[in-house]
Amino acid sequence: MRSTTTASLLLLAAPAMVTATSYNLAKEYSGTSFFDDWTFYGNYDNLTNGDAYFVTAANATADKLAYVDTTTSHAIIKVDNTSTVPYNDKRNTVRITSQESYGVGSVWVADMLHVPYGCSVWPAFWSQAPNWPTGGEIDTFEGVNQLVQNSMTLHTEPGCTQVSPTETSTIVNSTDCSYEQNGNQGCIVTDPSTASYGAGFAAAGGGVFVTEYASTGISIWFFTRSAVPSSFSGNASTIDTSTLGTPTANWPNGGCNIAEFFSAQNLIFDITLCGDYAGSPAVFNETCTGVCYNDFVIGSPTNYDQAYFEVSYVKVFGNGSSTTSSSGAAPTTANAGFGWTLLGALGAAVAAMIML
Ligand SMILES: *[C@@H]1O[C@H](CO)[C@@H](O)[C@H](O)[C@H]1NC(C)=O
Ligand SMILES: *[C@@H]1O[C@H](CO)[C@@H](O)[C@H](O)[C@H]1NC(C)=O
Ligand SMILES: *[C@@H]1O[C@H](CO)[C@@H](O)[C@H](O)[C@H]1NC(C)=O
Ligand SMILES: *[C@@H]1O[C@H](CO)[C@@H](O)[C@H](O)[C@H]1NC(C)=O
Ligand SMILES: *[C@@H]1O[C@H](CO)[C@@H](O)[C@H](O)[C@H]1NC(C)=O
Ligand SMILES: CC(=O)N[C@H]1CO[C@H](CO)[C@@H](O)[C@@H]1O
Ligand SMILES: CC(=O)N[C@H]1CO[C@H](CO)[C@@H](O)[C@@H]1O
Repeated sequence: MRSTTTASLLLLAAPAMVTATSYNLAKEYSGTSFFDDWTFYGNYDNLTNGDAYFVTAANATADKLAYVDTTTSHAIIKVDNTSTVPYNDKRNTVRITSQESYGVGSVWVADMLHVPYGCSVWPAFWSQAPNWPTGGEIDTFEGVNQLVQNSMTLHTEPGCTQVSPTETSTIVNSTDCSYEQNGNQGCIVTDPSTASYGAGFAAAGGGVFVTEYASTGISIWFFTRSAVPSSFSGNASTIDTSTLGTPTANWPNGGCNIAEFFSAQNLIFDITLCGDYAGSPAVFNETCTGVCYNDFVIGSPTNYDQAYFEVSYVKVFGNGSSTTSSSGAAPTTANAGFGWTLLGALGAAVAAMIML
């Protein structure tokens, strides 16, 4: 009898976990506290061979490479555009990683007014699990040089592919997400809109990126400013992804076992210069002329006046939010609450094991 009760409660809870499209606000990065819970890399770019030095938090603050604009309350993350860099040196810029990681059943929403662009510039807003490629990588926003469209990409261990997506984008560059294929370009979907990157993004007033990391699949929506759903204004404490329409990019569970290839993700903003992607001769010469390092990184800083993120907020929504009541509520709510509490406890147990 007891086990039957437990089983029926689990059955009630299970569909909510698998099919939930409504998520509660769990974390907000905005305003004067925007930079509180991130780690600054504090080392040269030894990850993608960029000609960039990712400064420490102290230097980022001192040199105003990461700060909150007092007029707009927006966070600015930028490349040094005041220093003349001598030959053989790297240029200062920023890479920050969220201290919290977010597991399956999370949605992150980033509202941005401006993203970095220009020859040699390679910015991204993305996420990864700590032991890459184990646990996967989700690139919500990425561009290089003078491209005019955002590319959205997953990188995983071998075995994850994009199959039968439901997405608005008509530009699929590659469908194998394995880091071992195609020089680790991942499974790329390009946003057809020229308001999704570069000067076009800024001219349109930026927009909002929504990334859903669900057991049913991974989806990314991009809404240019004029198309941002009204439900996003007014600081809503929930988000329902079933109201957002067809995503711009989608990788369903069918071609990629989300539970197998993805684990809790840390969010990252970074801007590097040249390096493996922006500086690769074929890519660089698509939209720029000259030599990436010699003609842009060193010398005059004016090339980097557009090399900044302006972020209104990043909000993370999730199932594990403490806003769900688990006692004293109506029966249906109590059942749902039990499910969330159970999942939260499991998450805590897993986290505890990892810490040991
Ligand atoms: C990059 O440098 C940091 C700091 O020295 C070090 O901890 C890390 O292991 C290096 N990573 C790689 C891939 O070399
Ligand atoms: C940080 O600033 C100090 C003082 O100006 C300087 O000596 C140091 O080289 C800087 N480090 C980085 C990583 O930029
Ligand atoms: C994706 O394909 C489009 C259309 O062919 C192309 O313009 C773009 O450069 C490609 N992007 C990447 C990252 O390969
Ligand atoms: C939005 O609401 C949260 C609490 O739900 C609060 O912490 C945050 O400061 C609010 N943000 C704005 C921009 O009002
Ligand atoms: C550097 O870039 C900022 C935008 O981030 C801009 O306001 C400023 O005028 C640029 N130039 C200098 C010399 O700071
Ligand atoms: C990355 C880079 O700078 N690639 C090449 C682009 O083309 C010029 C010649 O026009 C080469 O010198 C660069 O090496
Ligand atoms: C944002 C958030 O708290 N999401 C959580 C949903 O539940 C799973 C499982 O407990 C967590 O891993 C997520 O972090």
